Formats: sequence, C-alpha cells, structure tokens
Amino acid sequence: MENDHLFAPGHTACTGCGQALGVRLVLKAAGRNVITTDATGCLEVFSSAYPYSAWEVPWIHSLFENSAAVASGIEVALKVTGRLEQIKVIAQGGDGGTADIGLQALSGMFERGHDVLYVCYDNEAYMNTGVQRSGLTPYAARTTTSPPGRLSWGNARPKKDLPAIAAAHHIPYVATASVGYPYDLDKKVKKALSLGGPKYIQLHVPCPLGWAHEAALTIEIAKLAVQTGLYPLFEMENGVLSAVKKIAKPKPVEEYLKLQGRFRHLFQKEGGAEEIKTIQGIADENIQRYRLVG
Ligand SMILES: Cc1ncc(C[n+]2csc(CCOP(=O)(O)OP(=O)(O)O)c2C)c(N)n1
Ligand code: SF4
Repeated sequence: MENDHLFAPGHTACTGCGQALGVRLVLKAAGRNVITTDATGCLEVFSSAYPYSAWEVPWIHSLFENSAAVASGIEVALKVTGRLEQIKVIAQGGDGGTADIGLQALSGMFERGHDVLYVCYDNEAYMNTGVQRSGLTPYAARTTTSPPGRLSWGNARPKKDLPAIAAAHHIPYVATASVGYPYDLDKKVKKALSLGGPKYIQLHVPCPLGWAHEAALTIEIAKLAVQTGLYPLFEMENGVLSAVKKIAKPKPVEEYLKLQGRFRHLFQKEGGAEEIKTIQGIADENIQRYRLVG
C-alpha cells in the first residue's frame, strides 16, 4: 500500500478506534481524487474539532440522515460539469446513520443509480451519543438502550441484513469488509470505485468504548468476528453473491464474545450458555449460507 495519509493523525478518536483506522484505509485505497460526505456521528465529530480537520480530501458534513442525499447531489453536479471521470464520490456514515435514520436517503441513492460509493462504518451501535442500540447491533449485545437484566439478555433482535437490502436494489456492487483484513478492504474499495453506479461497503470497525474491550485488541477482535463466522466477508455483484472470504477452521464464538464487556453477562448470568449457543447458531447459519468453509 502506498504511504499516503489522506486522513491525518491528531484527530480526537478514542485510542484503538476501529473507525479511525477504517477511514484511513478507505481513503488510502481511494486516493486523492475524491469528494467525501459524512453523516453526523463519531467520525464527523472526532475528525473535525473546530478549527482543525483530519481530512486531506474535500469533506462535507451536513445532517445525520442525509449523507447519501448530499453525495447524490455532488455526483449530479460532477456529471453535468463533465468531471465525474476524474473525481469519485464517497458517502459515509455510521451504522445508525446508515441502517436506520439514513436508510431512506441511501435507498433513493441506490434506486436513482448515482455513481457513488457508500461506506457504512459498522461499530454496531450509536456510539457518538452514548452507545444506544441500532439496527446493526448484534443479538444479546449490551447497549444503554438494550441493557441485560433479570428479564433481558441484551439486544433482543438479530442484526439487520443491510447488505441483502442493498443487494436487493440490484446495484453493481455490495461488499462487507473488516479493519482486521486491510488488504481485503483495499481491494474492495478499489474495485468498487472502478465500477459505475451505486456501490455499498459495510465495514466492521470495533469500538473499544462501546464494546468495552481493551484498545490494543481492536484488530484481534475484528479478525475473530470474521473467523467465527459472525461477520462474513463477501461480495455481491448485481444482486448475486460473487465471492466470499473462506475460513480455514471456524473458531467458537466464545473466543470473540469473551474479549468484550458488551457480552460479559453471557458468561456471568445463569443460562448464559444457552444464549451463547444461540449466537453460535447465528455464526453456523452464516457459515452455511455463504459457504465460508472449504
Ligand atoms: C436527526 C438527528 N437525530 C439525532 C441526532 C443525534 N445524534 C448525533 S450522532 C448520533 C449517533 C450516531 O451513531 P452512528 O450513526 O451509529 O455513528 P457512530 O457515532 O456510532 O459512529 C445521534 C443519535 C442528530 N444529530 N440528528
Ligand atoms: S466511541 Fe467508539 S467509534 Fe467513537 S471514537 Fe471512540 S472508539 Fe471510535
């Protein structure tokens, strides 16, 4: 990878923030000739503490829900002025800004066929406002709005299948990626930007604060999510699964869960073993569905 820092150090992200690493890798893969948009969220806040900016490329923050809409407008402006060949547009948002509040704008961007790459930094909750659950929070995770207790095991719903929702728009390219696999991410960003039309990449980015894990474990945890089958890495082209990252020997989900405070109750409360079995079932289903082994 070329050593070009388009996301400068000195921002205010927490130590070990997967999202800070993720955006740096995305920009490194994309290169200088991009215009980026950003939803409200941790990335926007930690990259732009006035009067400073970590962005070495044009970057626009507007509202929480409209990163895809702003990017759509930029794409149209570039198209009518004949500059879309030279300049790529990248829209960005957290999982809350993408899967929940920005979903309508995102769907519109896909449907209208804008030549934009949307990157969702999936840290699996609304982190910037204090770790509230989002549509991409995984089953049984503790958040401040899904606290485990006498009657609850944490988040009661499975993770929303946003890549499938994106693929159902029959857009040219959908992929999942992880900061634990930077070369895979690099390849996917470059591939996405080489294709015309709307593209969606959902990037798994551990959050030491919200997941309650040690900052030094960000990469290990990101890798374990993939190696257990809980975060399958795949590509879909024109709505059809086209490639997956194989796992040689899937690891038990406990190895992933036990490193994170957001799952601690599963190891402490009576009956937790059953819940862990349910989570193992989610991983096994992914392994089958995406044929991750073999
Ligand atoms: C319309 C609107 N509702 C709520 C907020 C408050 N708000 C700002 S950032 C944020 C959370 C962002 O979460 P997410 O998109 O998951 O990104 P993260 O901070 O986790 O990276 C919320 C709820 C807002 N700015 N605008
Ligand atoms: S709260 Fe999480 S996502 Fe936000 S800056 Fe800290 S580590 Fe990064």
